[in-house]
Amino acid sequence: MKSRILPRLALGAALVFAATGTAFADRTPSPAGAEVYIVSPKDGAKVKGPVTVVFGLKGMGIAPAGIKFDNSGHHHLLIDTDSPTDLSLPLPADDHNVHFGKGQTETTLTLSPGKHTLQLVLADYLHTPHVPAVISKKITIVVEK
Ligand SMILES: [Cu+2]
Repeated sequence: MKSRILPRLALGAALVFAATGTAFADRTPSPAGAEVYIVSPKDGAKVKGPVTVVFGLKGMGIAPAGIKFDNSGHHHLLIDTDSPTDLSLPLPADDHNVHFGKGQTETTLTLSPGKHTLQLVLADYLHTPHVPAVISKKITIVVEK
């Protein structure tokens, strides 16, 4: 009896391992300690437009979109939106999810007066977040008239 069950368990474990390995094979790993952050403006800052946002990155490098290079990616600025729930997909590209595929490390935004949130996501050459994902804290700023 035991001798018939054990091989099945072993086979099941091997299949799970194989499936997991495949799922992660097409995702780009990030190194331990990698960190993306917004240098300026500071969280809670009251600013006058246009707003220059400076991107910070530790432990990884910048590479333009489409260029596969270890431990690198390009910045994505999320404006007034949450980071996606499914981080295995490429980030959308729209007014709320801005890609900096040329490798830019800052941008200037024209924002309406009032509260806005900003968050950075580093993503790989295919615009997909790394494993584990490298995402900044979400900050809130107030744009004054
Ligand atoms: Cu992108």
